[in-house]
Amino acid sequence: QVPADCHRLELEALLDDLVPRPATAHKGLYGTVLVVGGDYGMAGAAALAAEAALRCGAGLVRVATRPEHVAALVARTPEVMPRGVESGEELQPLLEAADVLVVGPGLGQSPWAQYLLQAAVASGKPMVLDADGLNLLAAQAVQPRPGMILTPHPGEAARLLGISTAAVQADRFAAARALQDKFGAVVVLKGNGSLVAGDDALLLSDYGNPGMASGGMGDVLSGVIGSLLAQGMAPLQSAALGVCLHGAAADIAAEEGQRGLAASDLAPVLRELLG
Ligand code: NPW
Ligand code: AMP
Ligand code: MG
Repeated sequence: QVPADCHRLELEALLDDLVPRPATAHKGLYGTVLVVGGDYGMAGAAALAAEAALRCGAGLVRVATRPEHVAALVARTPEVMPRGVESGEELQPLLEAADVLVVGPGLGQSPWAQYLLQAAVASGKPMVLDADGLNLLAAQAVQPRPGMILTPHPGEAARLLGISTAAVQADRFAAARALQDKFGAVVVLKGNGSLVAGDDALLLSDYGNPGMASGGMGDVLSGVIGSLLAQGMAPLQSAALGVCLHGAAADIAAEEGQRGLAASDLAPVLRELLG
């Protein structure tokens, strides 16, 4: 049962808010996104977030990751600028050069991950916190601060609230509100019927399909939202448009089949939808 104060999102209406690019546009107008993530075994998560940020129109996209992953990232997407970092200090210049941070895709929870996350939070920059960034927040390795957008799936939401995944799914509206309340952030509770919760808003997206139940889909979403934020959209609008775009892109890509839908199939469709 959808609560009376929950508003159903429509992609077309949200796309109308996008400002066309002037003839004189240059990349400096569209923000620099820094993706922080990609521990050993999960370089692809950071690559997917970065590629999504690029395909949604960010001016520049950088990645801070394990040094061993830099060559692979350049080979896949030369437009993205990856740097190997070993510590929070090495991350500092990248944080300073960024307008928006996307922290967590494939980050892991090692000491390396914790140093990077702590430096990112301390920078004060607007931030999308996803995946292991959320797990570290749940473990209190960092404190929440203003300017965060949290994008948990039901398992991550359960860790953040200290309840079971089943309890989150039993009342997703209450869980989204509870997360918003506890962390004071814009919250995206992902899954079938993704919810976006802000200060006075509860929004529902009907976009998306079961083909999205495959690794990397959430990593793409974090890059989409970070990209919109970097282009000057407000946090709640970035989350709302990001969720709808991501789901709608997956619906179009799934016309060729839901089974076997891959997260990287979304990037070209995102670009078409944004026009
Ligand atoms: P259960 O079992 O029901 O309690 P994890 P992860 C739940 C990176 N990746 N409905 C469910 O819990 C990420 O970025 C890298 C209900 C499930 O077992 C992270 O850094 C990839 N429950 C890291 O891996 C591709 C749901 O959550 C548990 C649910 C770990 O992230 C893959 C799994 O969540 C991945 O993105 C739903 N709709 N959705 C790469 N190519 O590099 C989730 N759950 O334990 O947080 O693990 O999401 O795989
Ligand atoms: P993650 O678990 O972080 O990889 O995120 C999965 C992404 O796929 C989220 O954006 C979910 O909303 C979406 N997703 C996964 N399964 C479904 C489903 N059955 N219906 C709609 N969206 C889904
Ligand atoms: Mg995820």
